[in-house]
Amino acid sequence: MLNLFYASGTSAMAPHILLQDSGLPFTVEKVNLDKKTWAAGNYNQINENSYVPTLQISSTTYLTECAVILEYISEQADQRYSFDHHTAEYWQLRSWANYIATELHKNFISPFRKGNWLPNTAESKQLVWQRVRPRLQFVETHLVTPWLMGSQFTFADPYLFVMTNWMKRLGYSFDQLPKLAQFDINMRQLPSVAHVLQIEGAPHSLTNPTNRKEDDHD
Ligand SMILES: N[C@@H](CCC(=O)N[C@@H](CS)C(=O)NCC(=O)O)C(=O)O
Repeated sequence: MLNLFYASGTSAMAPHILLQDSGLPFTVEKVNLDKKTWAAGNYNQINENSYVPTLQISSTTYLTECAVILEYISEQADQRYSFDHHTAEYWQLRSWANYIATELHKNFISPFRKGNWLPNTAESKQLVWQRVRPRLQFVETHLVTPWLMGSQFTFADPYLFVMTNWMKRLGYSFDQLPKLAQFDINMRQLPSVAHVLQIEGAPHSLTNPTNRKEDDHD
């Protein structure tokens, strides 16, 4: 049984959506990223980098790195969210997953905070926007609706949705990004996405505002 360690509203939402969509049997464990704990204790013993997502795939094996976890889930679902590995589309999909991980996801992270946290001040939000805006433009140029790669819903789509969800959360504008705006709407109409948004609820940093240092707030 696959077991996903997640925190609400984070990149872990991408594998959460894919697991939900796939119909594969899975369980979830909620992580407190502020305290680095989960139901059974110290989360650093699960992932020594103390970030989410982590996917437990056996009693002793824990996968990290969102893009890899997403492809692993797709493989478990008979490559339903991918292409034949001998096709150009497959390598294009791998490029997109890597692009989202390295050019978007990492650039959404505030350079002023310890760990991988979203910006939480006007200044850092502006700095992050300067970095991600041209990279989002690249996606806008190449996105083929309804999904990133056209009619095939792939494992990169829920990852891209995390980015558009963060755009909304951080108050970034979709002006001049109409295809990304439509993509975000399309994603929210999927039953799996609606379900996961409801299950996860408010983003982790907004759920428990007491007992934390100022820097911990998003
Ligand atoms: N390299 C990791 C980064 C994951 C990551 O940035 N996770 C964030 C949430 S989106 C996190 O857990 N941040 C808390 C921390 O670093 O303390 C991946 O690609 O999965």
